[in-house]
Amino acid sequence: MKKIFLFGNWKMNNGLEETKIFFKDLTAQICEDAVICDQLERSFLEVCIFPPFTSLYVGAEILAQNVKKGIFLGGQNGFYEDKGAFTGEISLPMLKETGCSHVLIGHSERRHIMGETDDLIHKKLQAALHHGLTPVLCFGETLSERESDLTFEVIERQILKAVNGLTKEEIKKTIWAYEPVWAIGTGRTASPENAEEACSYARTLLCNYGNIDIEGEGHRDVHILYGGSVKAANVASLLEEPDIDGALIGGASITADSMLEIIHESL
Ligand code: G2H
Repeated sequence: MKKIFLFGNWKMNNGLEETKIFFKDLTAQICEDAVICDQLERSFLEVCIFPPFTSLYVGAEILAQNVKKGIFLGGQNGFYEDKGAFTGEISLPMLKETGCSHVLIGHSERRHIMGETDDLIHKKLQAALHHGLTPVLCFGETLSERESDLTFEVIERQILKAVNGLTKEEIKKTIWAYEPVWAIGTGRTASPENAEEACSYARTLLCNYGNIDIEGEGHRDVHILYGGSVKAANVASLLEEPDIDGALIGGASITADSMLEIIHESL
């Protein structure tokens, strides 16, 4: 049985009041659901929510009061320096003291709207590992790259730049997320076959780099998620694929009801 990861990236949505409602509803409904509780308790399921920075603390407080295990909080971004003159940035230690255990790195909106480079993303990944946060490293091709048959080339470049110098254990500690840019927020999900093909390719790259036996059980410790218009109606078919260990969910994660529906469909 593979462990399933369901991660909700709120992006720039949900202020303080919406965050309080979300975490109260989510924790209350999960506490009443024996199946979900059991999966979380036994670490067969991991849920992580990535609110905007200003909503992290209130989310952490509600989680601390209500949930025992398996539901985590993450930052949507974090800088590689611990402190200093970096206006507008937030450090990884700051994320940790606000209750985060995870951090998104290299999301396509950071790459393409904010201009983050492979080099910057690599530095952030190293720093996150150094600080003991679980990095969620995003990679994926744009529509024009896919249409030019560059999908695998782009995946290879982004992964090899990110993974450079990481140990086997660090590759396993990082969670990898394939997010084809053309499927993000567009309602256009990659087919399970397209997503599987890319995730399988990524797994091979990561196992080869880390000297992890792809035929053996060890490759199951490399965790790869799919992201891009995931919702309750398509999550189960994506998770059936052997190389997809979970989902990074954007638009469908911002209300507790929708997130719970996705959790139910995944089990
Ligand atoms: C991809 C995804 C979550 P959405 O960005 O990271 O967003 O599910 O809205 O496509």
